[in-house]
Amino acid sequence: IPLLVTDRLWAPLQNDLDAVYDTRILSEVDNREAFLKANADRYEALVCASRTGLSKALINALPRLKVISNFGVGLDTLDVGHARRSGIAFGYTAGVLTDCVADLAFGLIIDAARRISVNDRYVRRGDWSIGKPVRLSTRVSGKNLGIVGYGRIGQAVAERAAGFRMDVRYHSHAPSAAAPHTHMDRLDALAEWADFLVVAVPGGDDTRHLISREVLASLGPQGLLINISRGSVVDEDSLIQALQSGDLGGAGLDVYQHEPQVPAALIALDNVVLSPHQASSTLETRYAMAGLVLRNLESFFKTGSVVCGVD
Ligand code: 8YV
Repeated sequence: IPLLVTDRLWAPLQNDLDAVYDTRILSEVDNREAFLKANADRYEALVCASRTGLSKALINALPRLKVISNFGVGLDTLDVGHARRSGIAFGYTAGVLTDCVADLAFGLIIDAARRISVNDRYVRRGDWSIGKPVRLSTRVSGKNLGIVGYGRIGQAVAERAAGFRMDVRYHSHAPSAAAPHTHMDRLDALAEWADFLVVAVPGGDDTRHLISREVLASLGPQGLLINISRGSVVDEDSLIQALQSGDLGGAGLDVYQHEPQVPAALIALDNVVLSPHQASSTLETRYAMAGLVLRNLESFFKTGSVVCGVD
C-alpha cells in the first residue's frame, strides 16, 4: 500500500512503516511539485507529525486521501476540521503520552522551585568548592497549584499534586461537574491564587497569548509559570520582561514561540528552566506513540476507522 510521509519520522517508526508500506517521504523528494503532480493520486494514506504539521494545501493536493495518522497529540499545526470535512479519517496519539507530559510538568515545577538546574550549574562551575553562597529555594509540598486546561494532561498533573499535598484549582472552558478540584471562572483569579501555574491547554488560535502580561502579573513575584503545551499560549515577550524585572518569580518551559529558537533573553536568565520540547520524549512513550500511528493505519485499512480519533 502506498503511504506518503510528510517528514522523516523517529527511526523505529519510520522503519516499521517502511517494512509494511510503500513509503515516500515528501520532504525528501527532489521536486515536490513535480512529484505530487505525477503521484498524488496514488496515496490514500498519509502520516504526519504534530511537530511539523500538515497544510490544508497538501490535503487538497491528494485527491484520493482517505486516512491521516498523526504522530503526536497536538492539533494546532494540522487542519483536522478540513480533513474531516473532506471525508478523511484522522488518527492521532492521544492518551499514551499523557503520563510523561504530566511527569515533566512536575519535573519543571520542582526544578524551577528547588533550583535543581541552577544549582547543578553552581556545582559544575566550582562555586560550591570556593564557598560561594547558595540562594535558598522555594518549598514545593503543600502549595497552591493552578492548572490552565483540564483535559487528559491537566487532570494527570492534578493527580500527581495529591502526593505533594497541594491544593489544586483549574480554569477550563468546559468545567467538569464531576471534577474533584475547584474550577475558577477567571484565569487571572486562578493565577493570583496559585503559587505554580501549569499551562495544559491545546495551542492554536483559541488560546494564543492566553497567558498574557496581566495573567503573569497576577501570578506575581513568588509565582512560577510552567508550560508543557505550546509556546503560542504564552505571550513570550511579556514573560521575558516579567522574569527580567522580577514581577514573575520564575518559569519552567518545555515549549517556545519559535522552536527550536529560544530567545537569548531567556537563556541569559537563571530563574527559568529551559527544556527542548521533550515532555513526551521518553523511549517508552515514543514506542507507544509509534505503535498507535501504525495501529491507526492498520485499523483503518481493516475496518474503515482508526482506533484513536478526535472525539
Ligand atoms: C511531540 C507533541 O514531541 O504530541 C505533541 O503534540 O508536542 C510531542 O508529543 C511531537 O510534537 C510529535 O510530533
